[in-house]
Amino acid sequence: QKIIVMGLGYIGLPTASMLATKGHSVLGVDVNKGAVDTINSGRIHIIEPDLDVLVRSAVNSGNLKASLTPEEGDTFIIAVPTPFKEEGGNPKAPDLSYVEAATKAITPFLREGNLVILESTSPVGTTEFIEKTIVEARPELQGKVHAAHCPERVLPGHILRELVDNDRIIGGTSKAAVAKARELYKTFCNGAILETDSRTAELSKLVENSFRDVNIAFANELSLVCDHLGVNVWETIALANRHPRVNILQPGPGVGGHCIAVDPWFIVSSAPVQSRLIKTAREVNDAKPQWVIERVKAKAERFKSPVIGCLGLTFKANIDDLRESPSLDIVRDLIAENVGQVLACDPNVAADKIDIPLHDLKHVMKNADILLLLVDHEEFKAIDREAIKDKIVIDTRGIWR
Ligand code: SAJ
Repeated sequence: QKIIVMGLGYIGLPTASMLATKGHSVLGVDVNKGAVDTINSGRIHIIEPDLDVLVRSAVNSGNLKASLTPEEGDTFIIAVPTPFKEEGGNPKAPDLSYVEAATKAITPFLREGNLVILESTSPVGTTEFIEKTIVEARPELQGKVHAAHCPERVLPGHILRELVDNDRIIGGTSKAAVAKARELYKTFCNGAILETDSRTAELSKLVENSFRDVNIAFANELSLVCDHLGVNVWETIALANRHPRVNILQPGPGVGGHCIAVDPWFIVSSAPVQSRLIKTAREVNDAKPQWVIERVKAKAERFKSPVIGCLGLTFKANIDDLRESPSLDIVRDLIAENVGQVLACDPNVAADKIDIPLHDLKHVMKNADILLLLVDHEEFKAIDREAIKDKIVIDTRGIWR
């Protein structure tokens, strides 16, 4: 098969490379020329374990090429961002402009029998919207081009393993679409392939991430309750989790990433009256960074010119991804509010990827009065307990519980 993958980010690039190593001829398309050139030279522009090896072998095999523009093919996979619109207020509205742009970009190249797969997490009805957009521009393709939603479910940091092992939902706008998509995913997916319609597939994906968000909100709420009562939250959760039917997640500085902090809004914006719990969970998680900031301010007041070491900027451990990162928001706020001298440190973030000065861990450990642990990167877990014993520690992840 000839496959066109629209979007070469955290989902599109691993998927395109995987398909290429399974013998498909793959053209990856991205609007970012830097990314296209990097991939064509066999290298990668994002950090994800083992992805460099996969991309190199895909490019070397001749089966993966990157380009700024699509061309004709058999299957088109859309893997572009679906953020929400910041200015929308509550409930936040999904921004489908990238999906629409990708759809319009491929429309001139579509032929009878083609399959268009949407992998981007999207509000209910988006796959139907893609089909409608295509047919409006090319009425002769009515009923002749198939569309399906196959939501990506991979966990950043473990993308390659999960791409192969996870079960996969395929939701088609027709039986033919489902059958075609199944054939394709079978070539690299070891998990079960679960068939449904496109709207159910769209909602299932949103529900998965909302489930996680609600559960993290529960843990974050507990951290506030415990603080108020003077009880250790980590110990409380560990003990409660010894019940055979209780499995509480871990509190943190807030919920980040481009998925869990975003997707629940797609449910809330499409069913606002019915989704009170989902909305409240979002609000609980979004309020957590401010709570952390207030705690830092309270501790900083004890010093004349406090030096605040901030450990971690990414949205979670052992990745380089800064999208919607609560840690980054907290650090930016501490700087903007002049709470003290902020020494930010993140071994996974390159200095040129961020507009705040980064310091190495040694320097931070030597100079900080207050240590604010924001991300449980391995480098921070390895810090010797002796080194923190004379510091004021605010540990949002419980690594020094
Ligand atoms: N977090 C906590 N406490 C926890 C678990 C997570 O505070 O106990 C925080 C993390 O620090 C991070 C955020 O939640 O800021 C989200 O992290 P995550 O590891 O839960 O999820 P993501 O965003 O990396 O990936 C999720 C996954 N979805 C689910 O686990 C249901 C992944 O499978 C999806 O493919 C991905 O979203 C996506 O792309 O939608």
